[in-house]
Amino acid sequence: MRGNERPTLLTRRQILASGAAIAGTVPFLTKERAAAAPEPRTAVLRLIADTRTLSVNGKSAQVFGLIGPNGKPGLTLSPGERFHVDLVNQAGTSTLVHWHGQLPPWTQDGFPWPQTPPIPAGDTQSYDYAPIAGTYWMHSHHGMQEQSLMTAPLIVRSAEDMRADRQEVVLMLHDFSFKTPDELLAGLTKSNDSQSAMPKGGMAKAMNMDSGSMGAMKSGTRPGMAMDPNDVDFDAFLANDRTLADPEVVRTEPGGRVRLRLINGASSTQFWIDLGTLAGTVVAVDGHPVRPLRGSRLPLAMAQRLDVLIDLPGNGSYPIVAQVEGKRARTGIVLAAAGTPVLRLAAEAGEYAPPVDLSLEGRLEAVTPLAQRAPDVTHRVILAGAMAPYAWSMNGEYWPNVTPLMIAHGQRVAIEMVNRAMMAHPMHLHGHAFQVVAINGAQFAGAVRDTVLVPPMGSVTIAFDADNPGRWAFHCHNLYHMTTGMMHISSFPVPKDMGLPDPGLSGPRFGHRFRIARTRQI
Ligand SMILES: [Cu+2]
Repeated sequence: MRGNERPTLLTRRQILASGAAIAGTVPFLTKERAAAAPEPRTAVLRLIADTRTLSVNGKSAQVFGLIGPNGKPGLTLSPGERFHVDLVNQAGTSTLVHWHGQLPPWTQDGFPWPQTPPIPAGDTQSYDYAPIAGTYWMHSHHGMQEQSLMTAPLIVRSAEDMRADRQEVVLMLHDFSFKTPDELLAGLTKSNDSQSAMPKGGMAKAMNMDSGSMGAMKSGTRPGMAMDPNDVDFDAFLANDRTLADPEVVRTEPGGRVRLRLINGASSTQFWIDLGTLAGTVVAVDGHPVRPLRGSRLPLAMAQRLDVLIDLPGNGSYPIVAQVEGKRARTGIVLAAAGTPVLRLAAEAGEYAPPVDLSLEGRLEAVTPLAQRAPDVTHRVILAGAMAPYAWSMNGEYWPNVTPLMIAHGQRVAIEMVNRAMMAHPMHLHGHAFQVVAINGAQFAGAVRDTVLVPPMGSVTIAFDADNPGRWAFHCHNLYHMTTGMMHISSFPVPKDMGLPDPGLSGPRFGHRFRIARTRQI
């Protein structure tokens, strides 16, 4: 939405002219082409997809990682710097990384379309686009690698960030299990086989059962609580890869001024951010500036980000805590002035956290909202599913057997998402930032962002101007919901001369419900 380069789809002629057309594959920018491009040159940043060992609760665990040029997770770009990156795959298995919330051309979005297949082990792929400033993140969109922590921050600084002279603190959240994602998924879907023959009425009954008694039976849930919003029982919750028993301690200046960049990179967990005695000012959501809003307890749905300005009142020690919704479990980091004893917190809060909700969303206002305009097209999308059998759908369809939501260049597009399920769905659209324009039918001019929570039995309407041609994934960011069907497509008409299937994408190349391409488990 801000001065971004938006190349159109390559035509077959252009692909052939690039000398890189291979078996219907749209080429990424090769190093040769990038070198010839008439763009202002910036250094190529190396990002390495790799494996690494974490220590969690005193046990070691092998996970994936995305390591930048400074040896730390992820990338930080300077104001005006292009996203000019060589992604080096040293993960020992094929991978593909999505630049969550960034708006590159669709062939650089890091989604495994047939035309943009995963990067084989040992290969390097180059990316080159104009990024938008703000707090973003990156994660594998291949198999279930994201669950194994193939995730990292992607911070694009603005000129204003540099002028503000605030200490930047990135806090990335994860959920962690010693079980593999496949084992966790099998635990969720194990009832599917026995119940797949169930008639439709029986399925509805199973859903009602889940929303009450079955959910409450899970461990760690308050007795008598209506439902457990968590599908999975994790072994740990991580803040910058560490638990609250051994938190990261960020040393601050006396009376320090901090810009806290919060990222929920968890696969299936939502948090309440608790600033404790500190008062924060929310200034951006999902990288996009909002009118400043004060707060110290802030909901953060899966895949969302929050930028919070904090002026530390003194030389104290200030935990920044993230508590899991529906649980007492929490994680976090500590801000502490040099020489100050570090305040330690118990890993469990005294109270159970309520489900994450839209209490903040409904008060947010974009600094740069969409222009006033009626939608040219409105798509209504029904979100449905249940814990037993464990399967989640959009408009009754399960990925990859879906009918794309067609949009056209220049259209104002509205999408009304209606949740008919008892679980919340953090919905993410690739390729366009959208504005939240209605909650439960009540219209307002909300935040511009890329991921919004649709609460149980609630509805949220988003709007955007279709200006980034291509084929874009639109899905729930609870990765177990996504894996069992809750993914869809918003697509521009694809030019016939590209030789692509248009617009349907169903077929064996996309894997099959419950049988998404598995990656090597680590
Ligand atoms: Cu979902």
